[in-house]
Amino acid sequence: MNAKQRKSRVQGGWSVPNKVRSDKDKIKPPAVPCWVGKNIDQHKVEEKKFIYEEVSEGFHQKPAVKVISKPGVYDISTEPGGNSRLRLFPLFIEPKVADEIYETLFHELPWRQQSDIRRDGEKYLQPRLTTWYGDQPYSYSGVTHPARTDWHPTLLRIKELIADCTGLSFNSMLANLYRDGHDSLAWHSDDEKSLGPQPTIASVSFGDTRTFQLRKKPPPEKAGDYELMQHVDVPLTHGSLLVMEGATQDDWQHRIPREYHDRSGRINLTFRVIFPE
Ligand SMILES: O=C(O)CCC(=O)C(=O)O
Repeated sequence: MNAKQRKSRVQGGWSVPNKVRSDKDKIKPPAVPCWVGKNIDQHKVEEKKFIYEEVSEGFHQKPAVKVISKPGVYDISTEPGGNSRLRLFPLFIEPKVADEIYETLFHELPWRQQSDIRRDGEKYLQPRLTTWYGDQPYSYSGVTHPARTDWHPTLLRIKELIADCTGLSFNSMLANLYRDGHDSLAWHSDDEKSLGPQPTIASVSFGDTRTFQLRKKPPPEKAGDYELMQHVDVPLTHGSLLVMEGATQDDWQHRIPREYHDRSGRINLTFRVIFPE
């Protein structure tokens, strides 16, 4: 790795330059290694010194997680393929109306627990319930939701509210019901061919707050090492709207992680445009 690559890997997109540390903060190897004279010959001591330098050279810092919770437009990355943009409207639907919508959708949508196919080919029940509305069927991870055109009136109302607020119109929607904190959604991108290039997705949430996490996809030379890439957390609150645009699905993955403390139910609706395949 050359000096330039090392610098960009350590600094990441949002990191601030490290504080200049005083000499006493710098960790230095002891002038005389403590094992000298303890049955280890000088040749081995030289080897150890070399290893020490390699460790400090190869140390990489994980960038701090950026948290987005205020209303606004956020370009979370800029790449030759375009900007990855999030737009957050935390109070898109006022809490009292959002309460009613949660109850209606919880009781009246045709929720089902589907089976995903894992990479090893095994089938497992998704840790959440889902339902799909759209003129076309929608397939991902071995699951196919058949087309369903009998839109629930509450969904149509929300779709109109999104169009009024953002100017965006959609022809389909995938809904997720997280029954409690144990329900989750694994890392993925909404990049199926049927969604077209650089899809715009509008995500509306009701019920308990869950953290929507994003992580930047590593470039090929980083060989799938997500640990050192930028991470963004967006707490999605009752009645919030999050719009993902531009290169977000090309350059980032997202998930809803399992929680290790109590959470009550949450419904998430992701409005999309789907094209015939
Ligand atoms: O529940 C959420 O907020 C995320 C939903 C999602 O990522 C998806 O349906 O693809």
